[in-house]
Amino acid sequence: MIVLHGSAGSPYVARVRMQGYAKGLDITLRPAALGTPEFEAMNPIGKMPVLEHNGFILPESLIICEYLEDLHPTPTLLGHNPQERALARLIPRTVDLYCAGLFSLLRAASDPGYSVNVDAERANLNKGLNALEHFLQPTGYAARAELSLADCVLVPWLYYGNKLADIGDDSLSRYAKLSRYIETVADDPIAQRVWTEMDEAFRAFMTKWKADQAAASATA
Ligand SMILES: N[C@@H](CCC(=O)N[C@@H](CS)C(=O)NCC(=O)O)C(=O)O
Repeated sequence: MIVLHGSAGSPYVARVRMQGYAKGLDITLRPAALGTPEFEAMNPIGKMPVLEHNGFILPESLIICEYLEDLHPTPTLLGHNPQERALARLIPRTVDLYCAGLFSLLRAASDPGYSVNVDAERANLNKGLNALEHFLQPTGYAARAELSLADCVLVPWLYYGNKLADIGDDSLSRYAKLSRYIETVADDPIAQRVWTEMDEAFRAFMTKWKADQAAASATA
């Protein structure tokens, strides 16, 4: 049995679920009890997702994805030759290392209590997006003609990336390959499923967060 501890709204959780859908794996999602001793015992870093597979515990989403590829190599989401496999790994690494500032920018726009250097985050994100644009394939999916692990990472990131437009930031539309890619994946049923799940979870999270904020300011 494969259990994934995490929330559907997390892009790091969603990439593993998307991989599971693409490979036809049965993955049970279980809420992550972040901050509890039980969760820290599974992952001392304290972040979701954590995978549990027949007693084996594994944190870090990209390592989890690689583990699932090793367990279930067919159909491959890495690729059929070294170049495809390298690109399927390069795009996730670019997203994680250079495009994660997106989350700080979105949070800064909605949470007045969150302090971040917006200009620095924006500059870093632009650098990451330039790299992403460079590595993206001009046709087909992100790293090859078919869906790959690169899409499993990029599609959940785009759920939040598409929200940049809501805060008056047209960054994504300035990239031709990324814009073409967004149109392509919008028609993909697996991407649609992941975005729908993320949207439900995100809306529920925001409703609760706003209620908590209102309650806190009423008692202040
Ligand atoms: N490098 C980690 C990042 C995971 C991550 O940042 N997860 C967030 C949720 S989106 C989290 O658990 N945050 C809780 C916290 O930082 O306390 C991975 O790829 O799994």
